[in-house]
Amino acid sequence: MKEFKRYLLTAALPYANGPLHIGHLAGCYLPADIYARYLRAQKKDIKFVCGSDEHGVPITIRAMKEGIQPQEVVDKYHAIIKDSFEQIGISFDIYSRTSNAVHHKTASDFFTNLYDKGLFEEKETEQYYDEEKKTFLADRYIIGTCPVCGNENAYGDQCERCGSSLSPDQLINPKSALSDAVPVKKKTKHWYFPLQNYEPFLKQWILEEHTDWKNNVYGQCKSWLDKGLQPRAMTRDSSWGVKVPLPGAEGKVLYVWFDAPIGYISATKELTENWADYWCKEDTKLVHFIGKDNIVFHCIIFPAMLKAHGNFVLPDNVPANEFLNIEGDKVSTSRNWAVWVDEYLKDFPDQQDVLRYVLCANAPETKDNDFTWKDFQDRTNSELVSIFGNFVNRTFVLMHKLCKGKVPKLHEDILDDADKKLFEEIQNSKFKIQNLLDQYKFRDALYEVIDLARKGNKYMQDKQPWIVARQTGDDGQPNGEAQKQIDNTLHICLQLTANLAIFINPFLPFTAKKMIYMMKVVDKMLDWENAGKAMLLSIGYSLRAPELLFRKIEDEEIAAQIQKLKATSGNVQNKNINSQKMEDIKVEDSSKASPPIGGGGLEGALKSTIQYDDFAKLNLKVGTILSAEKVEKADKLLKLEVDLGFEKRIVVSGIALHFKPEEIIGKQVVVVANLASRKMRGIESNGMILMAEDKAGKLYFVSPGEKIDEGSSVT
Ligand code: B3M
Ligand code: ZN
Repeated sequence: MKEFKRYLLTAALPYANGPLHIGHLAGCYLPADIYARYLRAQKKDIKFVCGSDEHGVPITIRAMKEGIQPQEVVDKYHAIIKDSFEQIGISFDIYSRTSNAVHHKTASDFFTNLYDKGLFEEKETEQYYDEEKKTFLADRYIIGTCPVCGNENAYGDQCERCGSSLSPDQLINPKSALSDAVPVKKKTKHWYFPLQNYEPFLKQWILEEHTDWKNNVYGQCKSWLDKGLQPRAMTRDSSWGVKVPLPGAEGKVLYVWFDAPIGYISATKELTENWADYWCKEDTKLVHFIGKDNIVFHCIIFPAMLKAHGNFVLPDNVPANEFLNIEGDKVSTSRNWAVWVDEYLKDFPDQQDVLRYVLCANAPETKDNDFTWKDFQDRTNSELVSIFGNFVNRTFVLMHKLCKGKVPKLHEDILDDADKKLFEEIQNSKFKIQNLLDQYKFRDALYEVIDLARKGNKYMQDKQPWIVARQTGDDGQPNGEAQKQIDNTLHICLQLTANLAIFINPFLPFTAKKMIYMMKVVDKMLDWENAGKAMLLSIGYSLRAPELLFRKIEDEEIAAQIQKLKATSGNVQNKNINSQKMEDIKVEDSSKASPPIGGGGLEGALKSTIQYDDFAKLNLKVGTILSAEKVEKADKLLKLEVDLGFEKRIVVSGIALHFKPEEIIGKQVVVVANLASRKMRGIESNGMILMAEDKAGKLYFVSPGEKIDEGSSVT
């Protein structure tokens, strides 16, 4: 096997035209993050890069729908997406964006490099044009019937139903996605990249040398290559994007799929001055994490571009996932059939790892999979709570009860087969987990971690130290023999707990953090080289009291989520357009921004009826904002000090994208004053500010009509 000196991981750049949903996470960001964390734990030299894809039709269409400039669209969603990634623990070394100057220069230079080599073919052709909107209709600006499968909503570049790659000319009954108008043909000039010339190279490189790629990836590549490649236009008529760096190319920009993958290079440049080590040295392992709809771009087109340029390494692997459906139905942003990450984080504060767990345990690694809220509940309660959390908790509770809170001795003389077996299991697990992670089989690897915890539970159950403890001496304490047995059992369970922390860390980093806090050890203990060791916690070392790692998910919470999904999908036109899905483009939407406060107050979509008593539980108080400041590394949060008359409070509010801190000082607001406090970004927030949100997603403070005493009740 090839030895690599450094690793460069990329995750597909999400279009900055809507927030992130769990399908995105499951598709590529979570596996990429697990792999990145695993490599870091192995002390590998790695860079993990991503950023927002801010060009192309998805952005310009979004801007047209919202009646704003593309720059405003990308500014808004870039911030929201970045924040969701941070909060859910996706550990990019950089999250950049393609509208920045470094990227424009990098992409432009890349184009010039190929141009100077004489690689592009300049061609004038007739293309579809929307006379009403005065726009050429490339890519997703045009829709029609797929000539292969008859899907009436195929795009000008791809049919999402059968996966065929298309050109606008192939569509039957084409119409403009902007106006529904029947397009006319008009002449225009573009620069074509002769993909067909790279066919022999690609066939050799993929079909011969990369038989190790996942079946779904290899299969798609093979079918592309079998069909034969065609020249592909790498420029578009548009004012939004990276300008084509040639004289006489006014009004032309680079095709988004030309510039976006170069975004990986630009992001690395922005991250480190040693970027060229990662991109140009043969002993770099480059891995692209993507969803299945991006396979052709990452396995065929971008590698051909890299090859043509000549200075860069090619990907070693492209472990693409399939799609995640929700409750049996395809994710659809226009029907709001999605679970939005920002909303999940609000509805389930501090439960990042639970979502990470469910999405990995049920990852669409080999085929499309289904996310259901019931499965979310079942997996959390019966796997995380009952197996993993339960084992760790029992170990800690018993260690405090029966071993004075200290790591007990291991009495070698009485070690029995079950004890030895468990030590062996730890070693075996390391081997298995490592092997699976090396092959990008994250779901199986996670299963092994849980299985090891299951073995721990069984071991504890068989040993029953709480029963052994009943063999007491005259002092009422367990007698010497009994204590020795207890010591061994809990010693082994504690060493297993330490190992579990190492194993779970790439998957559930927040949980691993809690565990090392409980064990009073430093982060370094989580280094992968420590996995499989029998003596991670020193004898006599006193440990902290246990903290529950996971909580049960109640039926009501699940019912509320299902209700929310159904209610909003029934009433809403569109929360936002996120993917380039057909329906996103067609539907006339009254789109709204991600609600930064309470979650989805969409018109007509009422939550279930409550009784007066439920309402009466709220203490709503009038307060005045005394100070406001941005919360570091949280684009959406403001830290407010609010005077409630009877006391001054700190409230953290998700309104930073809507108000400047200095604008809101002195404003009177209504505060939910008896809301349980909650930590956000390490700051304890005591209460919530009520906001009204209009159709366009703009926020307004709810405040009394005139200035009144702080502390006044709102009833
Ligand atoms: N933005 C497409 C997508 O989100 C695109 C990925 C670019 S990766 C270079 O599916
Ligand atoms: Zn089709």
